[in-house]
Amino acid sequence: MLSKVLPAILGLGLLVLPACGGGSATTPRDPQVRPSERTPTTHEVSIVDGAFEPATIKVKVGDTVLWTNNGELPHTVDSDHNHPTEGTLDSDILMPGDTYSFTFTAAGAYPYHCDIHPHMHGRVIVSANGPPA
Ligand SMILES: [Cu+2]
Repeated sequence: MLSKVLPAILGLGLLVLPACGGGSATTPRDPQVRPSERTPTTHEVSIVDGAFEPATIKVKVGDTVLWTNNGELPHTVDSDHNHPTEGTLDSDILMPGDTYSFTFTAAGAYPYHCDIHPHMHGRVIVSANGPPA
């Protein structure tokens, strides 16, 4: 069976490869991300009633954090006041199912809370981007 399938696959490859030439789909869209750096990724934080999970998340410069309200109450994502990053994270009121995302462009610690439930705290730790591991 292999002896019949293999040539078929190779033949397909020969037909398909030339069609792929000349594509420019790899052009980086974010000018802040140099080609030598790793590909930015999106990290998810779940908002439940009473907590952010995980409460502390570590990301790299260029990465995005996506918060999803998986609770039954409205919540917000707001940078802590009286902190250098105040005003950075500033979501609208997130109803159940709503999401909020933010792309971090500078290293540092970003503590935040829920404006509606001030006892809900979270923290994003952003470290410098580097070459692929
Ligand atoms: Cu809340």
